[in-house]
Amino acid sequence: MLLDGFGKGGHGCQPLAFVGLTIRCAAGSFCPMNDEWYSVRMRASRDGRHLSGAERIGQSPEVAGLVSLLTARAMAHAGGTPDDVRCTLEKLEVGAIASLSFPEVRTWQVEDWRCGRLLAVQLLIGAGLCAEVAGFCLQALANGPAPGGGPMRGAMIVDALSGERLDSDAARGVRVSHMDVSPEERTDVVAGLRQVGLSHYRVLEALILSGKVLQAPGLVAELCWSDDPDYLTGYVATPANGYQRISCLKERGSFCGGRVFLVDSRNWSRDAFVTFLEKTPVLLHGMPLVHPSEEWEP
Ligand code: PML
Repeated sequence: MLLDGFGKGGHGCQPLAFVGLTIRCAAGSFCPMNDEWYSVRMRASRDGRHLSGAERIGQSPEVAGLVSLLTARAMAHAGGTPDDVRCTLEKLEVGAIASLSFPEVRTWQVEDWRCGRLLAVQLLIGAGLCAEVAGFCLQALANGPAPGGGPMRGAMIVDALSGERLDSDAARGVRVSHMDVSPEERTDVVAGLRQVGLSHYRVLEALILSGKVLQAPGLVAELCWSDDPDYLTGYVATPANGYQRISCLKERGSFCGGRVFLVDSRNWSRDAFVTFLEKTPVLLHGMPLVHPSEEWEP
């Protein structure tokens, strides 16, 4: 586990012992020894409205357990009992599973959502956006970017230079899928995050997703906060500065939230971008480097 100062009274990055059974192919793909690999995805809805979704990647002996885990999660969702739960199993081509690392993690403590949004704008400007485009992205998430308002099912794509929306379906957007932490490292990653106070399941899930998004061709920055009315933390992620959590980006009680992917649309292919995010299987390896949280004031 790589930690930066947490619980150690120090400030340097602390490489702790790490033992794993990962075997990597020359091309960098993950090579399982024997078993076949599957993507397991769950989506739950009620009255045709999306309630919850989650996904994992695992080897064949784990698949039944993963289906039962995800089904239990759908049935226990705080939003209510679903009337429709679908689990999809998809066999993955072993050679197609990409191996990625987690982004570095920073947490900024802010006084309220207004300060949080000022910081988000500043971080986006640091990634090369102008203030207008950064402000547009925040406003879009705050207002609900789907047609008629409300959250989208997936993420918006926005041109980082012009602010033009580039997603082809404004209600659906891009739905990032086929990603997980490598199974043999999950326990250590969960324990390491818990040790630094990041035990909420949303943190690991967002880190896995963002770890994939940051590798998408043409990605400049990602902005996110949850549509869960009680979860106020969001983040700005960039390839250069990693995953920067902002303790409050929304008012409690608001159902608006989602994700914006900002891209450099010069020499950019929407097909390649979307196909990577939606279809390419990815496993994240190693431990995230987590910095101690810091206060931020405007
Ligand atoms: C975190 O605390 O780092 C996660 C923030 C984003 C959560 C987004 C979501 O789960 O909807």
